[in-house]
Amino acid sequence: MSEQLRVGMVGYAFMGATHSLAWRTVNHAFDLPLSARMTAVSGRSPEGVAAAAAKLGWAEHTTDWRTLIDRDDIDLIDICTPGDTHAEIALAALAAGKHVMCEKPLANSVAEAREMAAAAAKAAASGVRAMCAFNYRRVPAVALMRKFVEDGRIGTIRHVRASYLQDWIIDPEFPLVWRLRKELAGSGALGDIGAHIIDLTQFVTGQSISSVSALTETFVKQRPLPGASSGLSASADGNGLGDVTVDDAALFLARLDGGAIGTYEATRFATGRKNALRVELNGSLGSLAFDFERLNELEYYDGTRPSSEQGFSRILVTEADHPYIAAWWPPGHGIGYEHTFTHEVRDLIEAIATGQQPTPSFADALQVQLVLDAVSRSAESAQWTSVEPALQPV
Ligand code: SOE
Repeated sequence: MSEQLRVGMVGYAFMGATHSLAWRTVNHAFDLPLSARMTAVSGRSPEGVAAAAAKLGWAEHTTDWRTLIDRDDIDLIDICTPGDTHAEIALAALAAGKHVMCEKPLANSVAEAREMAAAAAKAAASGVRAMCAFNYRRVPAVALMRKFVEDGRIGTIRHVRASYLQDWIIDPEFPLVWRLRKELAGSGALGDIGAHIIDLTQFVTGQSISSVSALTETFVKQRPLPGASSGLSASADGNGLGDVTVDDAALFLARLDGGAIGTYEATRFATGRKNALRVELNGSLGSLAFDFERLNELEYYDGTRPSSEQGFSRILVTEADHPYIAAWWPPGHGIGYEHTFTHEVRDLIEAIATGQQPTPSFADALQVQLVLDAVSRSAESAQWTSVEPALQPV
């Protein structure tokens, strides 16, 4: 039995479920120097967290996440909560010398993200590792996209085109859940799904967004209050409705620091689009396109081919020489959304065991937070807005 990496997870909803599957699976799929032990899960509802522990495979459960921080038999805190608690939990865990994995976006504000990135950098000196869970980086086709760019296969990138389209709240009767409340989520489609395409495009291009011009919209201004457990007081108007305080959709133009220009769209009102993430890069020598709905494939246009042979090819990214694939199935069988979470905990375990910095780091996630902030400021001012530098002038 390899040495154990004892995990405590905070939160057990959608991301708690995907992370639990990853912790359960990672040592069966990959040969790693550390073996994940699912020690305890924390959640506010005694009944809910007990049921989640049983269903998701956690040995113990608690309603107080601070007890996880205090335990000597927990090495890593996995944060799967709404964004308003990320900073408090991560700072406490890092101060206690525990590794941290934190769901995206890193925080609900730049100030919090800066504090978290500074704390992670300080803790790294003592071998403590911190990672932000931008899981789409762990799709093999996305890794191939980045490699093609690094190898110059599409030349100088001119256009970055990214969209992330969902439609789960187009019904105005959908209740005012936490993702629709600024005080809990920080922002709406922008921080939830816009953060993914910001991180993913910066990852595959190797360029950072430097300025933006943005537009946001909230189509449905009030929604029915959810059940009593939501913690929401009765709405001021007393008609059982509460104000939506985040964006339903965010669109922005971008300049990237390597010379590319970008168009970005994140919306929860693209009727019929369920989780449609698509990125296309157009370069001087060719183009690449990734579509999450066909996540085992990468489209490639090789502009250097003779004109009689030109056209987009569909690369099936299931051969064993692609990252992670050898752990799963023979060529052609494919992987899914849930595998990306197993891949990211695999890489986190590897980084902890070898003393490397896992990516995306909290510094990488701070850069995303700075772009989110610039988009919000631009939407507010209707002006082109620069992304603040990550390192503030001393
Ligand atoms: C909701 O938009 C959500 O669950 C995001 O929060 C996740 O990050 C994304 O992977 C799926 O959609």
